[in-house]
Amino acid sequence: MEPRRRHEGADRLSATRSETGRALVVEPWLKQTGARAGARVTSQTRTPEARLEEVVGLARAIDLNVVQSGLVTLNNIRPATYIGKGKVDEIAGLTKTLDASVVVMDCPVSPVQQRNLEKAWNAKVIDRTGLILEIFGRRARTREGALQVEHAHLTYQKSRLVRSWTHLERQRGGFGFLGGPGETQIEADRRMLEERIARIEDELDKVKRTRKLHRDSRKRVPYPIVALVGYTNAGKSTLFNRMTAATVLSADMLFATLDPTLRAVDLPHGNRIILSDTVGFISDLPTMLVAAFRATLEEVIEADVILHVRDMAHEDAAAQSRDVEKVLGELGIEATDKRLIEVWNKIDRLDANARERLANLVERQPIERRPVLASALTGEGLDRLIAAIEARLGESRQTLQVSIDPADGAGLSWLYRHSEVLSKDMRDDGRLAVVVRADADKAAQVRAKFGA
Ligand SMILES: Nc1nc2c(ncn2[C@@H]2O[C@H](COP(=O)(O)OP(=O)(O)O)[C@@H](O)[C@H]2O)c(=O)[nH]1
Ligand SMILES: [Mg+2]
Repeated sequence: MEPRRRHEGADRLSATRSETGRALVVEPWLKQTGARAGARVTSQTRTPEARLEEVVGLARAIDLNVVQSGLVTLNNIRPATYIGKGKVDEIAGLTKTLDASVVVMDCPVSPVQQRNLEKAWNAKVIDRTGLILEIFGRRARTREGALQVEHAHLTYQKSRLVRSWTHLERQRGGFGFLGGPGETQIEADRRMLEERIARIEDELDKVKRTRKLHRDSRKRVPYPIVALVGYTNAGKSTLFNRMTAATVLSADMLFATLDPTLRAVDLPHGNRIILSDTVGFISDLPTMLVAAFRATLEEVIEADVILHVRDMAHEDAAAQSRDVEKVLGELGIEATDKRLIEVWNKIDRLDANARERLANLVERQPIERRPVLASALTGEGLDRLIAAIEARLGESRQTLQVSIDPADGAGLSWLYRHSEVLSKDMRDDGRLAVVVRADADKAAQVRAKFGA
């Protein structure tokens, strides 16, 4: 395996995380077809280097400490070990000297191959689907999201049981990295998986029926939500960290502690927002995982502003953007949606010509749809981005003043729950003047209730 240079900036990020293990990442590449084995052929046949970079990013997303990554070219797939014996031995040496406990294989690994490789390397082996499932599982924030991920996980396990219907397989259920049912017989495993899948499907039906109710209750957060979407490695988390560092972290501990991907911050002109880092898009997402991915992204529907973060230095930037727009469209968010702001990220990696070309493109867009050129790494363009967010919020949020009876505790608490309370003053006439801010819907409710 040829060692690769470390990814820029990644160490700084990973140093602050709790890491679960030292890992090697292997990108197998079939020479004959020039495509990753098992991958469906896409319009944009991506280079092995781009694929490797993506999968390293995915491994980091579950806090693996990637100590080495590299391409392994092969002429054909070996049924027993996927890659050839020479490579298996070479990687065995690496896991030992680098003290790696996990090897990520960016390909579909059968249960037989997995067991053989784990034995040869004395390390856990996780394949592409397993890795993605782990990421989704960690990031599912809604009940539906969690159920969809579990459904995909069980379906994946079941497909592996059926495909490898051999006596050898009796020893192994589930897949190593994530744990599984253990040493049960395949028949029993399969029945159990089927039962669990059926139960989850029932529950999913129920959750979908009550989805509307859930949405309404989540909408109770009185602050606008700014969601970051985009491809994996586009720079969402880097931007998330930059923005929370560049603004005042709100004292609202609820969001500081509950979930590391949600944070409340105060923007320079007084808007308190909740920044939400979402799970990233992944190229060639296994079909089995599509529903789970959508469900983890559902929260974006609720967002007041959606930042579509794009890696403008990426060779597939245009195709990636089309993928993102397609899925957002399926969630009911059209490309012309007023809440969308495109962040053209990583401009520090572009030469002067490429930058100028982008700057010209940006200039030609109408203000309300103008992308923001930025670098989450250097911080360039962050001020423009924050201004753009504030402008969008200014359009959708209204400030109103209401006057209520100071004894009306229920009324006041309603205001706190449904709007952002900016100030409260006792007036000379003994009534309480409350200034609140809310989106158009809530503002209308405030007016109807309190006659602002
Ligand atoms: N050069 C450069 N690298 C960046 C920039 N933003 C992010 N990165 C790097 O791109 C990689 C992926 O970033 P990350 O924020 O984890 O992407 P995410 O998957 O979208 O959350 C990391 O190595 C970052 O350091 C940028 O503006 N410029
Ligand atoms: Mg991220």
